[in-house]
Amino acid sequence: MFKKILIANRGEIAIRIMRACKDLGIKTVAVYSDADKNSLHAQFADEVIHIGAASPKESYLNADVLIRAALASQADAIHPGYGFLSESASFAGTVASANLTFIGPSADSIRAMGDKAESKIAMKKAGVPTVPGYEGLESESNFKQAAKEIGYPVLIKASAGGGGKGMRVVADEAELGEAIQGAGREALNSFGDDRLLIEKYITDAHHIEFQIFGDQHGHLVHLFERECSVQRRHQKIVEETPSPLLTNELRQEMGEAAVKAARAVNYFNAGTIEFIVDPDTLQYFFLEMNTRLQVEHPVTELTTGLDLVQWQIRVAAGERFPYSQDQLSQRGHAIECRVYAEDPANNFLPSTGKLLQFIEPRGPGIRVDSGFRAGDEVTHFYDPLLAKLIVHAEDRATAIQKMQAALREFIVHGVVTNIDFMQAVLAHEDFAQGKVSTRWVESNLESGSSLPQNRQQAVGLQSLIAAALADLTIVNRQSKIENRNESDLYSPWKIPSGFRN
Ligand code: MV4
Repeated sequence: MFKKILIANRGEIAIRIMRACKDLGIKTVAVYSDADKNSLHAQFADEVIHIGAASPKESYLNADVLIRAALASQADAIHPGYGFLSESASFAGTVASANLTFIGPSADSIRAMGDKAESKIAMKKAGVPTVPGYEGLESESNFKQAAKEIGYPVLIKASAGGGGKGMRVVADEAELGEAIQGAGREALNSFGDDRLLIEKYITDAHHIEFQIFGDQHGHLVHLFERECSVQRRHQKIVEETPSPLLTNELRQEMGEAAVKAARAVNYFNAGTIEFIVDPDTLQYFFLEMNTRLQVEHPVTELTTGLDLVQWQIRVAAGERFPYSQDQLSQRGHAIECRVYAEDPANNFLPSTGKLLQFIEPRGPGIRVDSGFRAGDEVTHFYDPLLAKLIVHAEDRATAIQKMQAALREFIVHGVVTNIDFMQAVLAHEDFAQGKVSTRWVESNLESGSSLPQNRQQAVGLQSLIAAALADLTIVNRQSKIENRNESDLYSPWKIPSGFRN
């Protein structure tokens, strides 16, 4: 087993990974940029190394600096978290060349799933359902012919793309030429590669992904699904498991397809197979594979009882994953809400500033993964995710209610958050019925008028003043805990001249 791991990331996920390391008795090395000098993730580590300026290119995306930091600290392995270099095949390769272990899949697996067109071809060959369509078309007339065959609406996607970049929905033949031009241009700008593919557009689909997990001895299982349809502009807001759309039969069938997909690229470590599901026909199609730990992994952890990050580390060290598919099951229902520092009333623009107050909910069945505490600064350099609030309960209705209570208990002052917006989602009849597709937020909650007005307007002036004063004094009263990683400093067993001597 590794003795020391460098975490090439920041914020809540860096802390999440360090917790797993500590549980396994592994030392942790955090890296930090200029903007993260006083961050919680840096304080949480056994050792810290400064890696550069605030801009990600100069720090968390700088492969050379990260590898030098790992070697200097004598770490055995690097955990990339999500985002940043987590899906860079070249980084995974460079880590291995430096005689360090990349805690993730092989560079070959990352590469094989990195290209939409190539991965789609590989999936078809493996017998995994993909959306009807074509790759490798060149001329506009070929696209026209293909669209006619598939039937409108069609979707043009960038082969090199992901996450919705270079995508165009085309309703009829009149729009096709311009969509091809536009998507091609965008793909060239974003990925330096203007290859496009064409597919049948599945309207009002659900986005359902399967967690898969494999070891380096060829054992692969799925850990059930996550329903991720509540999102806007490709940013997920609420995730849950089980999906209200799936029957047990469909769950099992899709799980088997997910394992087949992962097996086709000799996958090991944690990974996610994304599907879109047509809610009318319940047909499902492979979209892409994410070759990393995902933001929403906690809902899977709470319902399966597995610590995915610990298992990532253990299989990277060569251990076997000990559970067969039959031994795995889900208990209850889990929901995650992503608390963002952003303003729903102002086109969801990121909101920056000092966290004057930051009180996380707690209690049975409540988990908060966050990278902030009161007094911290939320800057524009990084993703505005403040915290992930995850609840676990016996059934979906109870979990929704628990989430609503927990969101009410979550107090954030100093920046604007999407907490009230998420309350509007959870309180909606469509959500209660599990009838939410990927277009739902945009068509039901985007108009600012349907949003609940800021709750503070209903609060009396006196309470406001009292809250503001309390906030200010609380922040100033915070002591700096420099010795967080020491075991109990005040233990009587440690006092040299104490009663023990
Ligand atoms: C689709 C689709 C409908 N039909 N493909 C969006 C990002 C990329 N992962 C693929 N995406 C989609 N592909 C076909 N043939 C709808 C989406 C889509 C989507 C998928 C997952 C999560 C959110 C989404 C939001 C809008 C569109």
